[in-house]
Amino acid sequence: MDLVRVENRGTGLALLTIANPPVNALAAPVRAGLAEAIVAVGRDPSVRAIVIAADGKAFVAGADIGEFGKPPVSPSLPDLLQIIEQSEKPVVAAIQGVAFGGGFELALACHGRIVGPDARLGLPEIKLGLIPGAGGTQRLPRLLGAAPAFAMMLDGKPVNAFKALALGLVDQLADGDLLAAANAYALELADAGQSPQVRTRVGRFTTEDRADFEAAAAEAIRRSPKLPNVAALAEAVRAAMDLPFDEGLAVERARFLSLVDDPTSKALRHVFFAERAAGRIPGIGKEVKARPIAQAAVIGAGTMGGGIAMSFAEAGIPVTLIEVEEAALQTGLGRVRANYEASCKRGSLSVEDMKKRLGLIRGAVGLEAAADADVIVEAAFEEMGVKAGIFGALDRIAKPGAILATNTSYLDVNAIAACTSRPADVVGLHFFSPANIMRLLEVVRGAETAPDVLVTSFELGRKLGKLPVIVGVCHGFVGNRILAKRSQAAERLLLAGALPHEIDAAVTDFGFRMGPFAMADLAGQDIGWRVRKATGARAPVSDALCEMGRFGQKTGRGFYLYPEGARKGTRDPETEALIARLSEEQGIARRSFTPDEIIARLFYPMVNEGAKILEEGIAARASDIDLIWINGYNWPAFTGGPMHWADGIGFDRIVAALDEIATETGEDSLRPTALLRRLAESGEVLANVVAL
Ligand code: 3H9
Repeated sequence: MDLVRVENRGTGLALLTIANPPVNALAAPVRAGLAEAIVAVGRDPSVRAIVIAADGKAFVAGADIGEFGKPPVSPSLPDLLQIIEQSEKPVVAAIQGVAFGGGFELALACHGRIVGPDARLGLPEIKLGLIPGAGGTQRLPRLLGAAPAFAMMLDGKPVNAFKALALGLVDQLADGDLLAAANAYALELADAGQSPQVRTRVGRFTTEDRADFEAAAAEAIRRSPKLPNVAALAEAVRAAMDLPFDEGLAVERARFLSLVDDPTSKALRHVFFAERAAGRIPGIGKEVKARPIAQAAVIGAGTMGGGIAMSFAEAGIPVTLIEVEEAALQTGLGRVRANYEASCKRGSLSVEDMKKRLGLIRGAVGLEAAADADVIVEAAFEEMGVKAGIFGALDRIAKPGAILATNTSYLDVNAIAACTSRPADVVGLHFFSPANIMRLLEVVRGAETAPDVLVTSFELGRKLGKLPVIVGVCHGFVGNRILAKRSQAAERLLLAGALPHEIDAAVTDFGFRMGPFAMADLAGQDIGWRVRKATGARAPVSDALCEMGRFGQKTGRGFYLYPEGARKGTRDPETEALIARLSEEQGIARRSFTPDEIIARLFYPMVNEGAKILEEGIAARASDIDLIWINGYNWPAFTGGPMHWADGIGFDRIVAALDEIATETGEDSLRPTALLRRLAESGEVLANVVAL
């Protein structure tokens, strides 16, 4: 099938239609097809003007991301856009849906742009660790000014058709027939006889614009020292101001090509494809359809339950928030209202939207209020007895076909399902706190969860604006199970000789926003302490601090000191002396660790646990684990997540280090799992390990 159709409309107009489903990415055959077509219609004396349109919902989603890192196939996108821009006959883009990345750059190289009302235009390359590489950094500043263009490319967010028109990015917004409007405009340009390039190559940059750009660029580089594409973007935009067009293009191209090979972009491209792969649920085909969800109920109006109810309301789904008694319900509803009011005050929510959302959240006392719900999310106290009581009651109350979900973080979803006569309808929906903000949703597949319940849960998660990832049943599922390994490793490092601030610094330097100890102090150490006491687990340093009433920020002291309500902790000699004493008691000779050693000792045990999770089939693919840690635990996306990061290190190194730590500490649980040993021997990577 031709990926580019060429039609001579017989009115002096040639229509080139891109047909490369699902999103018309500019893969090599599309580029070749367009280049040939432009040359051919350029030679055709019956053609005076050209329109480029596309089939389907999207205009063009950009370059084909899958081609990056592979040997180049000509024509390159910049070469194609050069051909388009230099066409003697005006070329007009007719844009419906998304014109992203190279798709928008293609439109920018055309001499006219007409959009439909559903159009969205943007240059999201920054999110892939890249910069626009087909003229975007040169053409957009010429249209918008350097500072606004830099801002748009830096956040990578698209603008809608109306905004695009207001900004002068497009010539017309066609309310009716998009193609007819584009055809008419193309012929109009041909009749005007103006040199088409006038519109793309000339730019005027004021002193004020330049100053604004320089200030924004300096700030952006300061904030993202680990992302080479931010500095590259600034350089390319500066070139747009300072250099002739072709030289600016050359600067952009050179930066783009070096970024394609940079590990940060490889990692972010991995994340892009990981997010798409997460939607493929093992063993479940497209024929499985979701159940309709028109009404939800959330049980428990605590911080978690309230946040989950807010997520439903934000997605426009009416939700009943249920408590056991009126006072707790009112407190919960009050918290929800206060959260929305705070958003209004900050300006991130309009009063009208707040009212709309509050109107979708109804409070009720007693589980009977869940009778009409299509999905019921239990967010009650984390105790098996409590959950068993609730699911037993829901079994009587919920309507047939309702999905019964638990928001448990650790408990056995199969045991919860067994409290009902309909275990196929039971699933785990593990939201992360704050539930209305955090993107991750672990969808826990029980042994008997029905395929359509999983599909519904997955689609519901997406509707709630979350990133759902399917996981299996085990203590802590994927995220918290791996977190436990990091916490143990952090304690082990403290006793071996590292200090909290050294470990936190190594972790923030790696790219996390916070280190494990600053995080524990922020969240409150008493939570983990309570769980450990219930399960018989030990964390010598944290336990000792908790016994001294040092829970973290809320008590002014934890791993660090927080004098007078300070939010950033300072080193505390008392904590450090306590750690030294505990090392001594355990007969450990303290030594110092380099940041690299700290990272290896903290993260290799996590990688090992991830591999065990894969061996057990708790996660379907290594990239699912990456998504969980990036979206739920702040693992820096530019390293691709723990498993992708480990792939880059090599398993011979990781296996040797784990063996060494296991021998040194005498902890056999740290020995590399069979999968890691196999990878170390074969030189293979986790990226190729799927659903063992
Ligand atoms: C670029 O353009 C560089 C240039 O500046 C310079 C070049 C020299 N390539 O997301 P969905 C696939 S960089 C390849 O589930 P939606 C996607 O993998 C690019 N494949 O649908 C999936 O495949 P599968 C800048 C792509 O409706 C399928 O299409 N552009 C591409 O939720 C459906 O995708 C971007 O960064 C692509 N460019 O969302 C835009 N795009 O079914 C990236 C999609 O096998 N794309 N696929 O899993 C998006 O933002 C969303 O995909 C889009 C559709 C909004 C378009």
